Amino acid sequence: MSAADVNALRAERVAATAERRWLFIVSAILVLLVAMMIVTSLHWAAMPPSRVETVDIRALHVQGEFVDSNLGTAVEPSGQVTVRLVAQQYSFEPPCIVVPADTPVSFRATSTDAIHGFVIGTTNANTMLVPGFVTTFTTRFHKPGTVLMPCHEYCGVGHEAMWAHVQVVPTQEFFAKARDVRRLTCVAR
Ligand SMILES: [Cu+2]
Repeated sequence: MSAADVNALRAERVAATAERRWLFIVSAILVLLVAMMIVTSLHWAAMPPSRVETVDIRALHVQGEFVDSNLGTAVEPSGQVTVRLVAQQYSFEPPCIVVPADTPVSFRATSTDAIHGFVIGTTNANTMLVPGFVTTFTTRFHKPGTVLMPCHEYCGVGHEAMWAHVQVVPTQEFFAKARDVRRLTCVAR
């Protein structure tokens, strides 16, 4: 065997070793990723949903909590401020929501047709609205003023025109207004 042959043989062996090492690394990455998928799937499947409240969307406008006359902002007998709203293609009802500043405000909302959602300005209010389910969350608004509340789940051709306004009013002004009416909105009538 010539020296050149020996070199070629050695190079081949080095290449084969490197390739085998690479094969091992790639296999390890694949095994790790599949294991992560299995573990997270089993973990999530084993977790109970945090809270599920359903509502019959066929009767939404006729009876129950989400009839038109019950939508808007309410001061409950306990003093808790609750906003009830419904999303539909392509609007929110009510389209103008009044909330007090610096007060915990609970939202109860649902959708009548497709999956919708909303964010309120730059606050942490950000949720999905799924037909048949009641979405609830509680938040606080610090700065008085009017903020936009766009739908942020693509819900059809009119999606980009789907938004409401949220009017954050000073606490005392809000409770003075709420004294006279059962449900408060800032929709011009
Ligand atoms: Cu929408």
